[in-house]
Amino acid sequence: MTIDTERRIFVAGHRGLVGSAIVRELQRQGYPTVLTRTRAELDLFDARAVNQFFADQRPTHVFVAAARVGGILANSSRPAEFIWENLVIETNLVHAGWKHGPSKMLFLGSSCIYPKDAPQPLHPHHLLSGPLEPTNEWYALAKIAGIKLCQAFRRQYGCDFIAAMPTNMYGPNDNYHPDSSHVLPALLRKFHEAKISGATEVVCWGSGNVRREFLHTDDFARAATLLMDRYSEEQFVNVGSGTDLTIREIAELVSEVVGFSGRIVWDTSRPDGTLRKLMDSSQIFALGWKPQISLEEGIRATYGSIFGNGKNRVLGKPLVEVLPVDGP
Ligand code: GFB
Repeated sequence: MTIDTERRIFVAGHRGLVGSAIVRELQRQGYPTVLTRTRAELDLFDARAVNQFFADQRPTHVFVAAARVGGILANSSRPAEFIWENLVIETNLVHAGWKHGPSKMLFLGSSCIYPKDAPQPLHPHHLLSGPLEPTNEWYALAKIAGIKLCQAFRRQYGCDFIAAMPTNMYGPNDNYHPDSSHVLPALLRKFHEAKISGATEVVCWGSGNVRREFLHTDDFARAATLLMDRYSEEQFVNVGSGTDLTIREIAELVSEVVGFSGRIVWDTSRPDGTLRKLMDSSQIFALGWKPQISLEEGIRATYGSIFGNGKNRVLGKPLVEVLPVDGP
């Protein structure tokens, strides 16, 4: 496919798990102008600075991948950060995108926007049909507001703002901090450290019986760029792999990939979170996208790139120095 080389594409949150994958994909496709800004260069909490950036740079396409994110513990223990930071970032970007448009914008949400007891697989029409999962309601509410912001600006001002809801993702540039990471990086680190130290058991959180769907960020990035090119509707689009598995099965898979031979113990004093959140991704499948990286292959690649060959490091730093992802 020929690409539009005139595009000025801004990826907000380019250092994060998802934003970095989108940048890699845009570069792979050959886009010459991919704009990125570190937090020191552009503070997304500062509406004036965001407006100035849009006025100066005139991005034609914007991926909103900047967000305060984290796993079940961070989500439930830092509610103010998760609701406020996400609301401010998305408000500033959507407003600047409208004011200095026309630019097409893709807002990224999360499968946790759905009610905790919604029927499976989760379909966009289940949004706001029941109470949210308490462990992540603050984050979910901010993401629902982001969807509604895009829809409102589309309805009132005709902005070409769309939204995608990815399932649980993993890949390069993830956060490995024990308190704020998601389950996959947390387990990779726990099993790796247990193997290195010769520990006989690894303690995982919850019952292990709840189910999650996973997607490698390289697969998601292909979906995000496809939506940017070919989708322009008010309804958001689910992006998942189409299959889920229990946390117990995930732990067993990670244990095998890492080569840990001890026991897995379940700490049921820790929360399970949502019972299940398998998404109905038929719409993105119908657009011709499907995941290419199997879960086992993706976990092996991630483990190899971070901890393989005796590296024992995250992003070039020793594990002990790795801190939680600190905002966009
Ligand atoms: O990935 P995770 O933190 O978040 O946890 P959610 C998924 C499941 O793995 C939960 C279990 O049942 C955890 O109890 N688990 C087992 C662990 N061991 C561990 C561990 O060592 N660390 C972690 N983190 N989990 C988040 C939401 O939900 O996922 C967000 O809070 C967002 O809003 C995100 O949607 C994608 O899948 O439960």
